[in-house]
Amino acid sequence: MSLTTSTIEGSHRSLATALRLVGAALLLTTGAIHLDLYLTGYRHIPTIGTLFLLQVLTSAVLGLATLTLARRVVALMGAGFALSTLVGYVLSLWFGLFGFHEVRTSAGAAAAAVELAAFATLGAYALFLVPRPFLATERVEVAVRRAFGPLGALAVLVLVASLANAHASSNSSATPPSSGPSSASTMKVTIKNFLFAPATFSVSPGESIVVTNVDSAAHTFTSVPGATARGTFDSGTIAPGKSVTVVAPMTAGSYPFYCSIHNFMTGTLTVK
Ligand SMILES: [Cu+2]
Repeated sequence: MSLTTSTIEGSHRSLATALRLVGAALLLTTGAIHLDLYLTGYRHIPTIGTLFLLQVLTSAVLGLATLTLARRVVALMGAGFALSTLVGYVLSLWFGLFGFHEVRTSAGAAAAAVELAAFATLGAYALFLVPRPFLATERVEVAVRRAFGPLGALAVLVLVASLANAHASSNSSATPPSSGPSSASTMKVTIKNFLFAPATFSVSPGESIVVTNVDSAAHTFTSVPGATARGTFDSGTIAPGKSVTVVAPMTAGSYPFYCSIHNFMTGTLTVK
C-alpha cells in the first residue's frame, strides 16, 4: 500500500517538475521572441516599443524565478502574465493598441502559441500539481480550478479566430505593375527601421515604384486619404523581406503618403 502511494507521489512530483521547467522555458522563449521583434523594429513604435521591453524583462524575471523556485504563486504569476501578453496581442490584431494595428506574421503567431502553452503548463502545474497553499478560500480555489480548462479552450478559440480574421501580410513578392502606361524608369523605395528611404522623392506620371520592406514588421506604402483628390495609391501590406510595385498617379502634384499600419511613418511623393 505505502509503496504504491509513494510511487504515485513520485511520478506526480516528476510530472510537476517537468511542467514547471517546460513552463519556465516557454516564458523565456516568449521573452526572446519579443526581444528579437523589439531589436528588429518594434522599438520604433511609440508605447508598443516600451511595452515590448517590459514584456522581455518580465518574461526573463518570471521565467528564471519559475525555473529556480518551485513556488505556486510564481507559477500562477507566470501563467497570468503569459495570458495577458496573449490578450494584448489579440487586442492589437482586432482593434489596434495605442495606435498600432498588428497584422498577422509568423513571429507573432509563434509568440502567441508559446504564450498559450506557457499559460497551460504553468496553470496546470500551479492549480493541479501543487495543491497548497489554497488561494484565499477553498471555494475560490475550486472556482479557479474549474475555470482553468474553459478559459484555456476559450483562449485557443479567440486566438484562432483572431489570426483567421487578421489582415495577413502579403506573401506575393514583387507584384507586377498593374496594366497602365508603361514607363522606362523605376523608382526604388526601401522601408527600414520604420522609415521610408527616400521619404521625399519625385517620379514621372505612371512610373513604377518598387517598395521593398527590409524590416521584420509588415508595412504599407499608402497615399494619405483625403490629402489629394488627384490620385491614390496603396501597396497593401508588404510582408517582411518582400517588395511590392506601385504605379505612381498620372497627374502632376504632391502626394503625401504614409504606412497605414504605423501612421507615424510618412513621406511625400511628387509627380512631375
Ligand atoms: Cu509600417
